[in-house]
Amino acid sequence: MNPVKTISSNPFADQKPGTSGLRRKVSVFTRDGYLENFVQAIFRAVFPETGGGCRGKCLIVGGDGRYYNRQAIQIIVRMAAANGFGKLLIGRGGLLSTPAMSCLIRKHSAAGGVMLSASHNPGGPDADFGVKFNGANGGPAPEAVTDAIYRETLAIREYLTLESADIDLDRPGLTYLGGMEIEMIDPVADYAALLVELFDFDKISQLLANRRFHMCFDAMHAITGPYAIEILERQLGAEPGTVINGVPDECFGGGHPDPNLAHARELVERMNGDAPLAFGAASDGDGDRNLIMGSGCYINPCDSLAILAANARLAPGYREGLAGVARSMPTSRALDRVARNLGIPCYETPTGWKFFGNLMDAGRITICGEESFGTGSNHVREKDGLWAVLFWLNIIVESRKPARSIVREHWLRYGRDYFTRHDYEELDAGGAGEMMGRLREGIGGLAGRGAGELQIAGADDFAYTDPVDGSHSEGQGIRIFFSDDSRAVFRLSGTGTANATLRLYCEKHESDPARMEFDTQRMLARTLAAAGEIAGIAEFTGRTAPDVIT
Ligand code: VG1
Ligand code: CO
Repeated sequence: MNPVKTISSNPFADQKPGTSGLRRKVSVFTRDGYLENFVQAIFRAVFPETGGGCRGKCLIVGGDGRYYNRQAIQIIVRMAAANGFGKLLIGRGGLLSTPAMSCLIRKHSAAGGVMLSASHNPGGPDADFGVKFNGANGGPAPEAVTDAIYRETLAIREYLTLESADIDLDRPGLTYLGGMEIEMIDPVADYAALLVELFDFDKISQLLANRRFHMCFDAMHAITGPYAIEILERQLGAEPGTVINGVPDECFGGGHPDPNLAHARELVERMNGDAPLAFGAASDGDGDRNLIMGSGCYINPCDSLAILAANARLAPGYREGLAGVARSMPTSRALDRVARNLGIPCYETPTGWKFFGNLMDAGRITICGEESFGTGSNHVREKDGLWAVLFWLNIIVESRKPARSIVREHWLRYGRDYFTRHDYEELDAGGAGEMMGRLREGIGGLAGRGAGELQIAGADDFAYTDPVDGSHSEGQGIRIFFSDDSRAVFRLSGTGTANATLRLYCEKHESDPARMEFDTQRMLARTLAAAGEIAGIAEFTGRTAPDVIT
């Protein structure tokens, strides 16, 4: 029986996917028909009738375990069966990390996957939920697909579902619904097996067996708990308790599962505690981000990306070298210096992992990353938190140096790219939009003007043409280049669920070894002040200071 639910005319005009899928408050997602409307729109856009529809195809489903994960999966299971999918693979307990989702799609040659997560946004009845679709290559749907999904959300008039009891998400093995086979699979096994191929597990276990090398991994009550316990503690032999906050919680223990110095407080305390640790790391809600810390040092994600690229050959999976690298536009140019040195291309893409997919599929890049604590490679088509942690451990063990020395030596060789991001959250959307609008309008007249203590050398609104399929994206962030070679970038977040978030990114290269250990905010003070003055941040937002500095 396939009941067809008819939707009154266009009830949900707001289902436009952002930087990473559709994110809304739980109270919005639980409105009658809201999730169903979006899921049916995905099915119609990605599996059109002209291509045989959903019939017989295999789909992966899972989520980061946040509030509403289980209920949402039951809804999607019924809809998948009613739409004619042949097979569903679901992470046991409804759990999957984003990189594991990507790994499973590729390994099982699935037609795609529906991932339930709002990533680093908090979870709970009053917090956020999200849905994103990954295609057959394992990567986030590119803009052409998310645009098509959005068009379907506006045109849709009905969705297909079944009437049936809930399936048991915790029992491994096979069940059937309608003509569809459902398999509950181990969420960790395939992913862990993939990491074994890339990194030297024997050597990393020797490092972790050395009782002078203590490390901590903070799963932040989110999805990476089961993955980190299996891989770090069980397979690599790290002492029990290395993974903290390792049980996924619907509300992430009431915190933001966002691995940065502001939110990964417990990790930071342990790193600075009485018995200092050699290495620390954390991951976000859905396991695709990473924070890396050495003893007495926080490693900026832009530096981390550049250092992984520079030392990639130390890990078995990258021994042959890199085809190329890529970074999102706001990410510092530290990576570009490494690419130049290696003689490989470095691509600059708009913010969001979906822009890396074509480059990886075409074999143009091996490693890529973003300033927002995201790093990854072509082993999957998502950023991957635990991958970055193992990569760092592999480099530490092969180079026989602590993380801090690896960073220092990198700076001495390439110079240091000071980088910071200032976030102004929950702004009035009107004021923030007006500020960006004015900046855009005035962009042509900025070059040559003075701003604070600096001169403006040039400015533009970042646009990107994909070198593989020629697709074009505009309005991806305003870049201002200053005469001291520093840079400021403005863009509005596409992942928030409440009002607007302004992100201001600043960076400046420093090659004088005597100035390499200075305070980041002080080193960037002139650029930050000039940027604030040009945009009129205080005037348009009413704020005199950012909410979060990373
Ligand atoms: C943010 C980050 C971006 C990242 C995106 C998804 O987007 O800036 O780099 O790709 O989150 O990450 P925005 O539009 O809010 O700046 V995740 O880990 O939340 O899927
Ligand atoms: Co994430």
